[in-house]
Parts: sequence; C-alpha cells; structure tokens
Amino acid sequence: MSTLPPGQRAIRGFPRFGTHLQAPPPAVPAAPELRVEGAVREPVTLALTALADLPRRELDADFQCVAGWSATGLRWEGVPFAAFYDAVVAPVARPGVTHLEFGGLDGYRVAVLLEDALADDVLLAEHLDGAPLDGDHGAPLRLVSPRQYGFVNAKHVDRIALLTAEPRDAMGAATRTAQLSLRGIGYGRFVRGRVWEQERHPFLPGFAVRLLSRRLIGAIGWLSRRGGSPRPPAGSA
Ligand SMILES: Nc1nc2c(c(=O)[nH]1)N[C@H]1C(S)=C(S)[C@@H](COP(=O)(O)O)O[C@H]1N2
Ligand SMILES: [Mo]
Repeated sequence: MSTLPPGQRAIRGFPRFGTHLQAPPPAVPAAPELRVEGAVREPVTLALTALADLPRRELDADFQCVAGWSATGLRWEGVPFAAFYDAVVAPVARPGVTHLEFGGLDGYRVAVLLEDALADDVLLAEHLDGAPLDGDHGAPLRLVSPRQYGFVNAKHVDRIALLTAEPRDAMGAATRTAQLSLRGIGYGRFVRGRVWEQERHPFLPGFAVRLLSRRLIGAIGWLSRRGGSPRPPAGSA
C-alpha cells in the first residue's frame, strides 16, 4: 500500500463526510448541468452529457480527510480537469484568473488555486470504483484532487466561478449554522489544503487540527449515520 501523508491514518471503507451531514445528499436533477461563471466574457451552461466528448481518465488514489482519516485504494473515473478547462473554460475566461470556486447542489462552495486545479491528477469524476457516483460521494459530479484535503474535493458540482484574486470568503456551506461554524473555526480564509504540506487550516498548525477533530469525530459519525451513510467512519478517531 502507498505511504500516507503526515498525520493521516487509514480507515476501512469510505464514509460520507463534510459540512452537510445533517441533511441527506441533494437530489440530482434529471438533466444535470454545469455552469461556468464569474470572470468570464460569457457564462457557459453545459449539460453533463457533453462531458462524454472530452478525454477520460481512470485514477487510483487515496482520499485524505483533514480530520486525519484516509480512505485508501479508491478508483475514480472522469474527465481530467485540465482538459475540461482547456476545452470549456479557457475560451470564455477573462485574463487574470487566479482561483476557481467550485459550488455544489447542496450549497457547499470552496475556492481552489488555479494552479492546483490544473495539476495532472485532478479530475471531474463521475464514477467511483466502477459505478456512477452515489449521493454519499458527490453525485452527479465531483472534483477529485488527491493531493489536497477532502474539503477541496467538492461534491455535487454544478457551478465553477472564475476569480481574479484570492477570495476573502473562501468556503461556504448550505445552512447558516454550518456556515457560521466554518467561520468560527477559521475556514473563511483561503487555504490551499495540500496534504503533503499539511495545509489543514488557514492559520492553525496541522497537529492542532488533528487533535480538535479527534474530539469531534464521534459526533460527526453519529450525524453521518443519521444523514444516511451506510458506512460510518468507525475506527477513524
Ligand atoms: N458539495 C459538498 N462537497 C463537499 C462537502 C460538502 O459538505 N458538500 N464536504 C467536503 C469535506 S469537508 C470533505 S472531508 C469531503 C468528504 O467527502 P466524502 O463525503 O466523499 O467522504 O467532501 C468535501 N466536499
Ligand atoms: Mo472535511
């Protein structure tokens, strides 16, 4: 098995996790679309079926949660993000794009440095382990960036906004409560979230985030089961 990044431990299975666990996964529209907006000359709305015309790739990778657990040996399949960017985004992008904000059907959003999004192992994934993505893991489309923590790996993606500066408000959740708790723990500020650099948090050191998460993980597991996951993060603390 591959070496895990610093401060991670492998767990069995792949739990549903995130800022949205009090709610079931969002409904997937009958004809899902992806909208490209922000610093563009013209917004683009693309039917997800159009992704079939782009290059495809399979990617074997581990998934690193900022709280310290890793799901190992996942196989994703989808469109390399750089290929999507070249084909769909670059033609409409205004000059000076520095960051992208990925938004999900559940109201989640997260900003990613353009350079990180264009890395060669970043996918817009539609399949996990040979099956279409399920609600737990991001149906119908998710960003997969294995060298960045889970929070960068936006699920249920339906929107990409081009930004020309680092955003002041770099992460958002669906409900006001979840949004305020993200703010409260410092995640309003932008962080690249690279796992090998342990960029777990905008200003706290990696070990502090791991200690705090260890305390929260029981509660998170409970919410996760309540939210509908068949695979709670047992053994993750
Ligand atoms: N749309 C959406 N994407 C999201 C989240 C979320 O709440 N909503 N949570 C993020 C966080 S904090 C983590 S750790 C991972 C969890 O991914 P998983 O549920 O597939 O394990 O999704 C990320 N992407
Ligand atoms: Mo997370």
